[in-house]
Amino acid sequence: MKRFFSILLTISLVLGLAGCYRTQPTEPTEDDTFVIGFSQVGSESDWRIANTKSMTETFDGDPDYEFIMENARQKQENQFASVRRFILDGVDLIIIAPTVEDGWLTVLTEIHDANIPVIIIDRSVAVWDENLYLANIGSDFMSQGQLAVQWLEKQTFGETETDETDPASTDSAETTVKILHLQGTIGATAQIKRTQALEEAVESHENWEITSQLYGDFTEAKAYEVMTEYLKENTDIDVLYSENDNMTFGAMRALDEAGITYGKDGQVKIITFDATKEALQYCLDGKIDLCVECNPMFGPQVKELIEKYRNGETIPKHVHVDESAYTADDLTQEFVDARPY
Ligand code: GZL
Repeated sequence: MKRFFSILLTISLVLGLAGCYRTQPTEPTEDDTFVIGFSQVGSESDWRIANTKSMTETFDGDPDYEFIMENARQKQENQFASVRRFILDGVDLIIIAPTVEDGWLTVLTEIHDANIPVIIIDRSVAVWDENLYLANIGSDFMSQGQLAVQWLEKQTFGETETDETDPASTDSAETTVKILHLQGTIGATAQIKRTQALEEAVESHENWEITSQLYGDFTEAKAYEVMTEYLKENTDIDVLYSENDNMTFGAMRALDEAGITYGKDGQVKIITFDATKEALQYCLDGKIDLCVECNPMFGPQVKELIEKYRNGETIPKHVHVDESAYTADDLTQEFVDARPY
């Protein structure tokens, strides 16, 4: 018997290493178990790990569901392979957290032709026919970006230059606000909309300038690498607009190594997205100026949509999760300590 369990343990370890997760042992499911196949982007960020936890914990231990998750390691082709496996397995519903918006028409059509419902979570897919999926639940990324630029407008409103030799003369020309932009995975909805919000704001403020747009792929390592290279040649930046916390952490390390100060009393104001516990702590400590929240904990909302679908109720095509933005003034140590992700 012991050997059986060691084999079972090996199988689950291998499945785990292969990025596959099942909420129940690999045994034939009862007829009435509702089997869900979930293709997750990867494990590139703290946000993603929290989202995976929310999704798996929501279905874990519910005998009515079997939940199979496959990690795509941020590669869309891995998602296509997972989805096609789910179709062959004859799952009852597929959930996709798409890496990028483009390229989904063929595989969504295959799922549709197999008569399997699909829910898109987190980011979106760029298909004209919304009948190809039941619902899209995730953040309003444009509104997140607008929260960030509205905060920056308040910080920079009416800044003017004063001639040191003649303090009384205040030059009416506004100070140029130099913004370094760290972008997430190009083509992901979170990157597209957070970038759009900044670029539109720069368009409407003649004294705002994007000094460079660096590709950080939502990871700490890539952000550290590109920031380190950039800072070798350029150190004249006033704002870092970073499209997720993990890239911000990499950038902070590069700024430290370059001897450039940031945060409340520093040279560089830092704006970051996700508002994970670690970022909020930095914000409370005056190291990050603005944390724009992106809530990953919507597993229960996804399950609610599925239950409504199974009960024959109509479900909304687009569902946004509630989110906010925080500066140090909005935070207490108690709030940060209680942060679930
Ligand atoms: C946002 C999500 C983004 C997060 C990043 O909903 O798609 O992907 O902001 C994550 O942390 O990598």
